[in-house]
Amino acid sequence: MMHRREILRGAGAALLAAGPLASRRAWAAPDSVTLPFGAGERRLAAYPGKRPLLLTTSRPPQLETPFAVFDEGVITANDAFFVRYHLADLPLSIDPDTFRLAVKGTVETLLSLSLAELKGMPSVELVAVNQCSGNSRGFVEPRVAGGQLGNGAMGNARWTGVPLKAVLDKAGVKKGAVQVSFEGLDGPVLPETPDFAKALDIDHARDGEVMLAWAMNGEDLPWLNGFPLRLVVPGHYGTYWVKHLNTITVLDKPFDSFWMQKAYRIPANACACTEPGKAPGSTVPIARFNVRSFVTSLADKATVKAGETTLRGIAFDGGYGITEVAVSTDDGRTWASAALGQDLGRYSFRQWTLPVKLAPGAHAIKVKATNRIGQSQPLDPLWNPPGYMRNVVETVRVTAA
Ligand SMILES: Nc1nc2c(c(=O)[nH]1)N[C@H]1C(S)=C(S)[C@@H](COP(=O)(O)O)O[C@H]1N2
Ligand SMILES: [Mo]
Repeated sequence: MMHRREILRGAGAALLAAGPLASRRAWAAPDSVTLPFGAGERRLAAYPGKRPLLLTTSRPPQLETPFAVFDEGVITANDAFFVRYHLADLPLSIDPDTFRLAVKGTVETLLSLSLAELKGMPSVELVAVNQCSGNSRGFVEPRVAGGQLGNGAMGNARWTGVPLKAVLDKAGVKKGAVQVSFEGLDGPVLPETPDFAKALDIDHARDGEVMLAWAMNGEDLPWLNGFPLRLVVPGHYGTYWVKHLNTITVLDKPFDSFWMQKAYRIPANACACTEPGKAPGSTVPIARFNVRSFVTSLADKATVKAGETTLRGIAFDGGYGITEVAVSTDDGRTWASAALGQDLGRYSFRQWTLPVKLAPGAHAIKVKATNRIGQSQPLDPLWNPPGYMRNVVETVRVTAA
């Protein structure tokens, strides 16, 4: 354990100092990446526990996964998993032996649970995608404010933990509970900034799937992904996946927080969209992922060998499960059904493959997924002011020679 704490303290120190520079290897391949939109130049920075990732901001750390990583497999490696924080006062050392999770509010018994106590409860495992609401925001036209992300603010991991329901049952939720709020150990730098905290409706919190996770792909959570404990809200945007989670409060009225009432809200309509440039009349908190799919085996603007090749990619949705992936190699004129890979569960990335023949010349390859309840992706992008939930049918343009 001592060893562990030392490593973590080291990680903290590196975060405080020049972090990324400290572990940058001079011989490592490229130093930067240019995302395909204006002002898309991103430095590659290696933070503690992470391989070089695209640096969106350094205070707070926001790191995006280089897209090629998604072709390495349907599980995103811990050291490549994206990082998003809102507030720059990060915990720099956490002692896993003295860490406690408080459960309070409208409950019969106040709890203060150690990691050992949590790990002693019957544990569950689930493969699930975590995706930031603003993933792909950099592509939004007309452009919108916020982190200018490419497609790398998402990742798929196997999470291990306990169902939130089990912990709530242990505390005994009292009648009249309507929501549960979640807070982590990070905080704002300025007292005026609202602390990051999120809430779920009581029924959602007790659905048996929302979990408190301490492991990711069989290892302790990486520091920057919420060590030692985080909320996992399958099928729902990352904003709810509170990291360094140490306080759970059962509430008898809706949670009043900037991060629920003002931020992370979408237009209250079926498309979560407005006419470009227009503000929505009314909004609701963002919730489930819409359907997305990507080509991972070919990069946009790549030159490929003409002839037979197998296209490969990933698809996912908010938890109904992907049932079909259609691929076009002629800019959407004709479509073919791709084969779906191993099913790791309805919250996971699903791999797809399709053998195709690319004649010499230019090809616009499009991919479009459909889920079990018939939801799919629009051919033209939808727009909303915060640039959330982008899920347009993606196009990869390649030249076969
Ligand atoms: N404590 C804490 N948890 C947080 C956040 C945060 O700023 N602080 N950001 C949320 C948002 S918006 C996202 S997208 C996910 C990102 O998870 P990751 O950094 O593990 O990829 O964390 C969520 N949990
Ligand atoms: Mo996010």
